Amino acid sequence: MARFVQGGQPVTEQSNELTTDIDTASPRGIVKILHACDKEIFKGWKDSKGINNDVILDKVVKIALKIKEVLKDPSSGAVVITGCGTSGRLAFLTARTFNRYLTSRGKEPCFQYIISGEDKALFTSQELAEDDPIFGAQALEKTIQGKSKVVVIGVTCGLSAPFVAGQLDYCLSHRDVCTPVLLGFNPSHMARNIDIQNWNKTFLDVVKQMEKAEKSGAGFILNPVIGPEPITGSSRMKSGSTTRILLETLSIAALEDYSRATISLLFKMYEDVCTSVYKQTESMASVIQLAGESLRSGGHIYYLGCDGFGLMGMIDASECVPTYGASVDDIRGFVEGGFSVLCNNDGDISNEGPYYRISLKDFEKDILPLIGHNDLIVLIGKEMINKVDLASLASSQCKMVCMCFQPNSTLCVQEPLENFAVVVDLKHDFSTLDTVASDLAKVTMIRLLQEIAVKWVLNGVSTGAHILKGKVLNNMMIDVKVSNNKLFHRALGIIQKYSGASDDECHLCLLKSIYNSDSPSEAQRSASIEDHIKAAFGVEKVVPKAILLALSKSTVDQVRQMMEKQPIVRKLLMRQTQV
Ligand code: S6P
Repeated sequence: MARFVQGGQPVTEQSNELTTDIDTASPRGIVKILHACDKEIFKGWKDSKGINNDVILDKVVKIALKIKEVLKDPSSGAVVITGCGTSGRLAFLTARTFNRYLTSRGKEPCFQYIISGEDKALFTSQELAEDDPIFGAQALEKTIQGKSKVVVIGVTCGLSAPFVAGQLDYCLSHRDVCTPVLLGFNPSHMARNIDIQNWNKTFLDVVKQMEKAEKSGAGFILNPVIGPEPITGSSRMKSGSTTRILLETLSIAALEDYSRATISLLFKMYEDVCTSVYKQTESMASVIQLAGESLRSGGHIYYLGCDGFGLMGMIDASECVPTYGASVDDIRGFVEGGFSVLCNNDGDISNEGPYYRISLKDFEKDILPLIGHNDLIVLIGKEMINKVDLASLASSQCKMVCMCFQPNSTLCVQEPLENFAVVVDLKHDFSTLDTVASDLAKVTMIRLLQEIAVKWVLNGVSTGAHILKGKVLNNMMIDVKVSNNKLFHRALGIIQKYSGASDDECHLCLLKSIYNSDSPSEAQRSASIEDHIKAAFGVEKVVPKAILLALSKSTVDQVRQMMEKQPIVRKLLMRQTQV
């Protein structure tokens, strides 16, 4: 099998050496590998030092000061956090948390979020929207209308999203009002240097402007290098966790006027929580096993939780669609109170369709009557035991798992927990916070640390389940959807990695697969990437099909037949390559 040359590939798109064999690991092994990979957030990767280092601390202090200036006069200012996909969802969560924080102190909320694809993208994947820089700039302009001092944090893990490029560019030409912050996880020179449709700059061009702005304190690039993702390119995982840590730390540091030493201590607390989570190796592995069994047998996984815990579940579930080509029904999340607790820009959008029905009541009405023995229910937080109809769930013979937070204790299993196949007891001692935080900050930080613990567990569960379902080859999800520009180029990289064919050959095989034709027409060959993406919509297994086309020289029809007989692509590839 061909080896992929990693030369100039951005770190966030590289394959992580620690996870090369994650596809053949046991559930326990998967948890261990994920922990090793997450440790790189704090300990560093290769020559980079992780997040708790002098350069990052200096920048966090400076950016927090800028945010603090905005917070002095919230009526004329705003802190805007913006991004696409997971990055936009984390922008939403952060804005929600810290607006509540301000409100509970009697202050005016001034955090805003923007997500490409608007609020529908909070829980369903709308990847195409991230390719539009002009729309990004327009959305920002609308959000900050009438404001005179704005910090704009544009999150793009890969330093790649055109939507965010447009917004940073807007900020750079409105410096009297805006201070732009670029948050991502590649070194600046690895920012995307590919033409953006209907625009005259690449992401790298914008980064170069940002570098100049940074020299005069008019902008910041916060880009710790934390190593490649455990599943190649899946920035919802390590990059998503680090985005959370940095956005939350920046916000609380600004609100509470934290010193550099306290900020460093906060980073250490996140690291300690990460260690506590992965100490639950056995229970996490058992949940992965159950989740894998559910997906393999055509069952579903449902996450149920209150407040931020429920939202973590919904976000984890929604990401499985673009990451693993999963169906929207495979994994779903529900939150107590639904839209009434969300504080989202567009309010209740449940009338947009069944996948926007997100409350526990909706779960009980739409899903509970259909639950069967292949399904897995994950209650996030012990309080959920009293909020769901346990008796009906138990009688449906589905499997049930509960995640609990028992401070400083060994869990005492009480009556209702006996219904559960596994209890993940996320024990953690938060007493370090006593020394640094006010009461309100302490309550908020504990909740945020628990939410990231939930993120780590759920990311592990959904990743592990899809690995057990056979969706991952080595550490790569090869059945990636070709639904935006980034994913089109990732698809080409995957085809090249597994076929060893030339760039031109890979491109042709991708087009053959998308257009279901052995000889795509001249019009198809010369169409834009945007047109290819539109044509790929709804086409099954585009990338695996293209790899087999490149490897076997078979016709599209022959490849389709091969795949009908043997759906596990790894087995087909092994047949072609003898690996
Ligand atoms: C990644 C996730 C995607 C990304 C989105 C934005 O696991 O499925 O939705 O979050 O493509 O990426 P970035 O690099 O701009 O943050």
